[in-house]
Amino acid sequence: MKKILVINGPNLNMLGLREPAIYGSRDYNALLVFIRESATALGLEAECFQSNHEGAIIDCIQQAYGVFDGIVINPAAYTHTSVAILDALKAVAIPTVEVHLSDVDSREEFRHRSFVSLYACKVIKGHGFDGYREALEYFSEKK
Ligand code: CA2
Repeated sequence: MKKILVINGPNLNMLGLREPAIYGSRDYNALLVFIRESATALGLEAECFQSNHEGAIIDCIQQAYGVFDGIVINPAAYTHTSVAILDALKAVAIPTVEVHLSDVDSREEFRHRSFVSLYACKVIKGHGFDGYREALEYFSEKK
């Protein structure tokens, strides 16, 4: 069974508490349940990790080396700033799908740039929770 690591970046643990028009009204725990159920339905094993700290996310990516077959990552605000997360993904060379709940391209200019996109094999934006399922589907269909 393929093992997929799902990483969520800063403030995603606050989902549902504010800005429901942008991120929806379901909370982070509902996202975890959604990811686990989607993975099970697709015959994948998913492990979830969330951190508000860039270094912790980098440690998590490094520890995935040789353990996971794929990474699904919503780097949240680090998407737009973190060369270090991009470098960590390149270093472990694990196929990665980048997910954003909102359509970052139709928001502020500073959200249009993504460093992680320079490595990701697929980027899913603006599909809410469904984006995570679509990312998992990518790995279930991938050879
Ligand atoms: O659309 C996405 O998934 C984002 O990655 C979410 C990030 C944002 O910085 C990115 O530009 C796009 C924000 C994560 C969570 O932010 C919250 C803000 C208020 C209440 C709850 C969560």
